[in-house]
Amino acid sequence: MKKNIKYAICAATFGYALLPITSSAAEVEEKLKPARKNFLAADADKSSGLDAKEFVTFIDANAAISFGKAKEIQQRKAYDRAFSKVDKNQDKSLTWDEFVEASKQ
Ligand SMILES: [Ca+2]
Repeated sequence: MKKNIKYAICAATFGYALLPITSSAAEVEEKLKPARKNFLAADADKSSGLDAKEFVTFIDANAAISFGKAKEIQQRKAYDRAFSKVDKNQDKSLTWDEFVEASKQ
C-alpha cells in the first residue's frame, strides 16, 4: 500500500502530527487548541467553515507553528488535495468537526 508507506514516512518525519486513536476527547481538544485558534482566524467570513482559499491561510498558519502535517502540505503545495481529503462531505467547506475527525485518523 503506497499510501500507508507515505503516511508512515510522514509520521516518522514529523514525529507526531496525528493523534493517537486512544486519545480522550479532552486530549484531542488540548492538542488541537493551536489549530483551533488558526481555524477561527482563517475563517474570514465567519461562516464556521473554511473554503479552499481560507484553508490555505489555515494551513500556512499551522505550518508556521509546525502543527501536524501543515508544513508538508505547504512545501508540496498540496492544499487542494489536503482540502478535499479533510472536507469529508465534499461541500467545499471545511468545518471544525471535519478537521477534528481528520486529525483523529
Ligand atoms: Ca465540509
